[in-house]
Amino acid sequence: MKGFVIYRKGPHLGIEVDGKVYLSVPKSKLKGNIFVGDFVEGEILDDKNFRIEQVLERKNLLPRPKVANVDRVLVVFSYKQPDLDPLHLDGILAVLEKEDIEPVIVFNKKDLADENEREKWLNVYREIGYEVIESSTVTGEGLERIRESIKGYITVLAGPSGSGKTSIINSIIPGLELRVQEVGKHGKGRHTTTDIMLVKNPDGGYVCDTPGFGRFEITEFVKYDEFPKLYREFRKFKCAFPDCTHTVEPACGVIGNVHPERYRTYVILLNKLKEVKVERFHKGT
Ligand SMILES: Nc1nc2c(ncn2[C@@H]2O[C@H](COP(=O)(O)OP(=O)(O)OP(=O)(O)O)[C@@H](O)[C@H]2O)c(=O)[nH]1
Ligand SMILES: [Mg+2]
Ligand SMILES: [Zn+2]
Repeated sequence: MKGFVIYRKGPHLGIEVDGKVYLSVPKSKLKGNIFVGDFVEGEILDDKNFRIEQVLERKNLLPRPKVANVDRVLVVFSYKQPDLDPLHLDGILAVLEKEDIEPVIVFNKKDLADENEREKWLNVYREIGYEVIESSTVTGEGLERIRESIKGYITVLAGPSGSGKTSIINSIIPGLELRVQEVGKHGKGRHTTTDIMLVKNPDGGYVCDTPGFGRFEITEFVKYDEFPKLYREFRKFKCAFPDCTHTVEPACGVIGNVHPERYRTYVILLNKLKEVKVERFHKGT
């Protein structure tokens, strides 16, 4: 019998079979290798319980939140409250590039945005070729486009705390009413739970809302040597050296040819990763 893992709550997994959800506590040898979004093979034991026998091959695994078989990631950032942080955004985009998961960038809280700033960020990311949707859960703008872009897919909403992820899901799926943060309470270190749940989208597919990461460290997910290939628009340019880091090398095609905002975050993130590499080298790990 084939099942689909739709939630994790502590040691418990929720397995959906034919629209009904069963409980499963996987055996220890399977435990660390089953994630929400996985398809599993197993048996219905009784009215409430399912025994997992094996995990079927997954097409990808989003590293945080740990969700398997993800079709879409909506990377939700607000223009204001909190301010758009391009370093955080570009870090997430690089991780998705590595995992080969196509993002849709959502710039939320358009109602609070400053016109010049809006244009600037829109241009930066649209020019690269990313799909960018502007939205506001206050005016309703952009919500229809978001609804269209997630239907039928397993979609994860990621992004900083307070950007409006839960508000967007609540506006798109009426009656769901996931809990929204009170204004002013969002911020760093509030992320308390590793529980993950996929919510059925009435338009088809599933949506996963997770609390934003106060701190997202690129160093957890990416290595220094792979990073120069993870800014997708940089790959259009030819460099003299195939392993060019686009910093000090002669005849680098990237330097001076990409958007200065993107180049700025690139250098900061690259340096962070370099520190970790040097540290590891000294520790011999
Ligand atoms: N002005 C304005 N406020 C919004 C908008 N969307 C959400 N908010 C408010 O922003 C605050 C945070 O919204 P949430 O939906 O809880 O944000 P979140 O991304 O789910 O935050 P975490 O769960 O902490 O990661 C709430 O007070 C919302 O009412 C918007 O488009 N415009
Ligand atoms: Mg939320
Ligand atoms: Zn280069």
